[in-house]
Amino acid sequence: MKDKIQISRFLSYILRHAPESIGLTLDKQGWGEISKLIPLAQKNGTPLTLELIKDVVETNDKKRFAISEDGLFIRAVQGHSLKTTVGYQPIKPPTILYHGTATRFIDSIFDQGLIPNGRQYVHLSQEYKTAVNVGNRHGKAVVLTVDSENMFSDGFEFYHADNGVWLTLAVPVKYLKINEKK
Ligand code: HQG
Repeated sequence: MKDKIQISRFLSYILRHAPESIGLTLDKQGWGEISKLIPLAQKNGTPLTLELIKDVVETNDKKRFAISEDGLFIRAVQGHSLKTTVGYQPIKPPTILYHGTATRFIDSIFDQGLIPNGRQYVHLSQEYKTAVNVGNRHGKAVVLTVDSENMFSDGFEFYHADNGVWLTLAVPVKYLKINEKK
């Protein structure tokens, strides 16, 4: 289990942020060749095998990765800081979405709105509980409600990654509220 978590973290880092750190190249859609990834990872000291990759892709708690139909390539389905074009189609969001953050970011968020920081998009969820978990990664969690219905009708685009995460480029302050629900 511990191995799988380490492999998932390793793949997240390589496929979302830094393929060049092990000498891997991704295409514009974020796909990396599995037959190249495995030896490069091993050379880097990560005991990666095809079996481990398949196991992590299938059992990953958040379905973070996808393997191409021909079985030759792997990519992260969201979370990139790399300028990849995963090819998300704009889609109408639910009326509200949640964003989990930490209390220490609140002043800055209500000053600037939600911005992607290191990533390509701001990450939102349909589930309140998911937002609490995401917030807890950064400190004392606070959940913000995003008025996605009005953002959408004002022309902002939303995307829905294959693993259920909602994405948008930024959320201006006027669409944000602190969620009072416990
Ligand atoms: C905050 C996980 C100050 C934002 C999760 C967040 C997610 C601001 C942090 C995915 C701000 C960025 C992404 C502003 C936003 N001033 N802080 N104006 N605007 N922030 O980790 O959303 O496990 O890049 O609130 O499930 O926490 O990696 O984003 O706290 O889907 O697959 O800046 O990561 O998925 O932090 O998490 P992150 P996130 P994985």
